[in-house]
Amino acid sequence: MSDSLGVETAGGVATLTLNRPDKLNAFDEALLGALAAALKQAARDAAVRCIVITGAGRAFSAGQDLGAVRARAEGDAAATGGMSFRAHLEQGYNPVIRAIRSVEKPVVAAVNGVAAGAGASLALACDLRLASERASFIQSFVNVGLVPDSGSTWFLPQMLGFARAFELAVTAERLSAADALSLGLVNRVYPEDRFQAEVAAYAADLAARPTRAIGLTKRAMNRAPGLSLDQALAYEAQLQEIAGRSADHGEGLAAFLEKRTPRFSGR
Ligand code: T3D
Repeated sequence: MSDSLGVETAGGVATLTLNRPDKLNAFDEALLGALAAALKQAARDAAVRCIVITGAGRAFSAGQDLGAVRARAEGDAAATGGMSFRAHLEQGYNPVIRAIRSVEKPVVAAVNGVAAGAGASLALACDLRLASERASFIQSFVNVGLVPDSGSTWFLPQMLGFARAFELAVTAERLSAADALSLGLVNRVYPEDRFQAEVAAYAADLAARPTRAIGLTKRAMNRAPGLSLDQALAYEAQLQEIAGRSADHGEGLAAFLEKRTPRFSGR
């Protein structure tokens, strides 16, 4: 793993901490590669039942490291692997976004501070967003003459509708945590002094739930926007067949009938 990404697994929760605080956790090659690898590892590890992505210091992430973009433009192949914008997105960012959407475990963005550019996209790609009161969200791509990427053109219109999403993308308006909450972009906002404890409690609660059913729910909701109601009903029935054979379904059923708290194993 890289110095620019902290990885800690405890109590079923893998916490991935973007760790370039002097650059507001902007992404360079090492951080992108480490994040993709850590997500893959967390997906494979049966002991991990919830993934949290957060940032070190005062930012969540300021998106692509613009120093590296300048270096690339000036021909420093080492800075971004000598790649085109397209290749850089395809090989660097897109695998991270795909990994978040495809891992069948809940992924929480713990947005501790500013999330800008691809940093905002990363937060939007997660299943849930918990924000500190000092968090903010900026579609800052337009400020540097770029197009929203890493999924923002897909996630934002779905969450907000075209007009609001387009406005944010073309104005780079900075949304406060309270704004984001009122728009439904974040699930919860916590005071700064309680943020870490609240995130830990929220993640621990998710990790103790029936992970298999949660993963299948994610699979169904990922697919639903492309389906008709008939297709969605059929897909739900197919996934329920799988969930219905899980150990956690048996445990949930037994616990209900025995009037006790279930102890889900994630299987
Ligand atoms: O091929 C490809 O990779 C294309 C992919 C593009 C994806 C993208 O993400 S494009 C968008 C890139 N991100 C941005 O445009 C955001 C740039 N940053 C900002 O607008 C501001 O820094 C913030 C609004 C995020 C925060 O503002 P503020 O006033 O709180 O902090 P600051 O003073 O601007 O920044 C603090 C330091 O972080 C500063 O360094 P210094 O002066 O203390 O040495 C600043 O240069 C550095 N920093 C902030 N963002 C980036 C960065 N360094 C490199 N890259 C950054 N993105």
